[in-house]
Amino acid sequence: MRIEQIEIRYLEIPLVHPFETSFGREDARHTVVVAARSEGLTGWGEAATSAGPWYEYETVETCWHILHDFLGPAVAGQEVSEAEDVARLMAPVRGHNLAKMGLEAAIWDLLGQAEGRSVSEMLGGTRERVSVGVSIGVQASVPELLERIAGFWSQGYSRVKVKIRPGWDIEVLRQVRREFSGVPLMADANSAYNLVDADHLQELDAFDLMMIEQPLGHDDLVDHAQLQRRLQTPICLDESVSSLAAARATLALGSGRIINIKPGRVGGLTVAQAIHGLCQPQGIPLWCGGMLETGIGRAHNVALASLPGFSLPGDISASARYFHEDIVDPPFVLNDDGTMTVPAGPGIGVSVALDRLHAVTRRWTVVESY
Ligand code: OSB
Ligand code: MG
Repeated sequence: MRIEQIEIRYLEIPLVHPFETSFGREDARHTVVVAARSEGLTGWGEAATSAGPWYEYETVETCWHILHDFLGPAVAGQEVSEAEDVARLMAPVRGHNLAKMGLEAAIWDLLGQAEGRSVSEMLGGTRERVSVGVSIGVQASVPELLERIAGFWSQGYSRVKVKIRPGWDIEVLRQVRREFSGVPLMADANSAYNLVDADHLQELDAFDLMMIEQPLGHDDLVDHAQLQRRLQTPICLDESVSSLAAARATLALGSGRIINIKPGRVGGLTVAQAIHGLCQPQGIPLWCGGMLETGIGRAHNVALASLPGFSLPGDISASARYFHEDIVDPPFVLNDDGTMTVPAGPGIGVSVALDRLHAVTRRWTVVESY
């Protein structure tokens, strides 16, 4: 297929509930959606940016710039027969993984629609339903956190993740465990600690956590390896695994025992698939992370999570957990068994509601092929 046009949209969508982590608080999503057009079809992808360069260095503006001035022109007008072609065309751009994911994902959807195959099937997915959990931000008080956990747990999520940071960690988790002794529980620090905090972090071993996610620096594999040797609780890396090479280094150094794969963080579904291919034969447990995506990014995450190596529940929650109204139809819902159904239709298997997309678009632009 010849990619005829690439459209870039900056969306702002209010969150149902603010999301607070060790790096800040978001009241609304500021995200970038990419459309790729060819032969009368439109494929959709999302570059799941945040309001500022806290989790990732990328922002709406850097994604806009890189997509409009580099990635878009590299791909527009080109013949593409598989998603790997797009990954190759984008390879000369160093970094900017969220932007790459937005464009690559749009072309996975486009190719899937043209071939009548779902993105899950194209990736090698084997599950019809994927196990999902919920990620709960820092709250104003412990009773509020307990109330939120109770609400999500009663909805049937398969596990609960709580954000932690210095001052909101040991005592908070102690109270969570007192109230919810049997809940599969984990904690995500988003790089809020240093190796000098190792004694403090050892106290987390008392709470039977499934894992502690990214306790140390976003690029510090050596310190994570040292910390892992001092903890019983498995370390799961998120921020640190920004590429296939970083995943290999993680395994070689023993920097963690579990990996959270986010296709945006690693620069696309092709790299995500390669990291899965590295980890699965070695028995490294994997799960699919999230970045508060709209239904577009969520659809790609659900497709990825259907691969056989994703053995743990992902940060993939129902549309209603994030937004009053999602921009896809049907929205994503939680099944009674704590899973989400992988759409089986062509491409991402959900349709973009253009009226709602337009209502949340702050601006848009196109890159045409000549
Ligand atoms: O660290 O996993 C993270 C959201 C934005 C950026 C980073 C993270 C998160 C989440 C939310 O934890 C996961 C989700 O529900 O999408
Ligand atoms: Mg994380």
